[in-house]
Amino acid sequence: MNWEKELLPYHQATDELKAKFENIALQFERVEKTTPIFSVEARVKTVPSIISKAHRKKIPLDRVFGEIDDIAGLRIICRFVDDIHILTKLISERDDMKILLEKDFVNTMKPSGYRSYHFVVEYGLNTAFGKCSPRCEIQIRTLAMNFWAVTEHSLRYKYKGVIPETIKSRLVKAAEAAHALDSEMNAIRDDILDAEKSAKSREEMVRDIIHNIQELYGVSEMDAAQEMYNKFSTIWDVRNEEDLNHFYSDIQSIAQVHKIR
Ligand code: 0O2
Repeated sequence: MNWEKELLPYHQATDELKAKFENIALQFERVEKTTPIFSVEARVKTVPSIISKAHRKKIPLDRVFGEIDDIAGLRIICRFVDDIHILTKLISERDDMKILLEKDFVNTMKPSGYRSYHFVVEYGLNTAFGKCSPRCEIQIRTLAMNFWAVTEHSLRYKYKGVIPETIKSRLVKAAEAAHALDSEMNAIRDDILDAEKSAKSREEMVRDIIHNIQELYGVSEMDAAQEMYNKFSTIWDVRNEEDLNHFYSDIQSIAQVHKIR
């Protein structure tokens, strides 16, 4: 079997899907100033890992591409559990990928303690050698779920798949703690997002103010620029939100008079 050629569509699928979800993140960020996608990771299983999974599941090598769902894998990390729901809805409404399988380990934790939302999708491609539709597993999980899963995964390697019972039960307890953290963060989600949005708009305001002061210097309004700079320094030192808002609208008006921007 020419593994390299067989795996090409899986590489293309993960590259394209990663780019698509990163764009979705960017679009959310631009319009809503926040995004349900914290990060996107993509990988194609290595040949030894495909062979070992085939061996474990008793799949003949000539059937691996038809029977192993996660040769191409995408992992979308979110901050809040509600973000997972936003993304599952978004994925189910898309017409560029066909959902073949959906597993909700977010609401129904695996006995190991594992939590994540899985989709297996079929993704249509045009490659250098024609059209094809490889399957890709999309895992969606929070940062807390990911921390748990990555840690547990490395323990599986350390113990060669046989984790001692005491560690297993500690992992289940750790999963419950991660779940409690996710629930609490989700409950205060709106407050956290509001605080982040206002911190961001403050940052934008300060950037605009500095730009306008620089432009005033640029149009040779030295006295006005110096006066604005002094006022801004005082407000900045005192850190009063209301004063900053007033100063922002003042400097916008002055910028308009001098036809800045
Ligand atoms: P890797 O090395 O991450 O790629 P199953 O039929 O249930 O035995 P299957 O068909 O692989 O397993 O489906 P499932 O259960 O949906 O698992 C798919 C992937 O989810 C796994 O791929 C893991 O990445 C992840 N996963 C599932 N259960 C666990 C778990 O208990 N702990 C951790 N850390 N990850 C899990 P692979 O190929 O098993 O592993």
